[in-house]
Amino acid sequence: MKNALLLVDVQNDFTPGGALGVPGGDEIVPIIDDYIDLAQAARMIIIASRDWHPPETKHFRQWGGTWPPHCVQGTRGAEFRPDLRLPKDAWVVSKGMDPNEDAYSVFQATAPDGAPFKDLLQRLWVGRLFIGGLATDYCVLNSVIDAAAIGVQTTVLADAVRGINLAPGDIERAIAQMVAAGASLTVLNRFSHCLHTP
Ligand code: VGL
Repeated sequence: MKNALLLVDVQNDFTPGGALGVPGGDEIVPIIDDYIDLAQAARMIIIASRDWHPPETKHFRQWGGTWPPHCVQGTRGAEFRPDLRLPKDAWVVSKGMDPNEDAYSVFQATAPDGAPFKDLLQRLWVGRLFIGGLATDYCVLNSVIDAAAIGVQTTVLADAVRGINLAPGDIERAIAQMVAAGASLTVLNRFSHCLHTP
């Protein structure tokens, strides 16, 4: 089974100045770029998810949801951060297109050919995900929980995630929940070593 680097929602709207700017979300982009370099050197599969909403969805406050409008399909806010050095052969998966679901997990995302994320992982023989991006307490958390449920191992890139903390303590609780679900944690200077250990 193969290792994959999963970069969650590193989009303009989720970084400061964006419609739903996650505090410190911009700081992780250069760190993620360093992970990308190491992942490419290790010939890992690289997958980037994006939140990709229609203009009207129950995910947004105006239609009964929690959030201000963000990552609307085709807008600048929905684009990946310009400083994210995503390789040309990275897989891009999209989520949040259904106006009736929040889609906090990448397991609700689909590949460009419409294949569910889980099928993409199976097709690419991915058995372990190294996950960084935004936001710790939503998409990262729910993705790790869903991965654990189907036996995909997860390692959270602790220096390359940031959270929203809508309620104080959300980020800490999210980390604790992910660890309880079986996730391990790593940081950049231990990443290469970590690729070869369970
Ligand atoms: C997310 C908040 C609102 C996420 C999406 O992908 O983490 N968080 N919408």
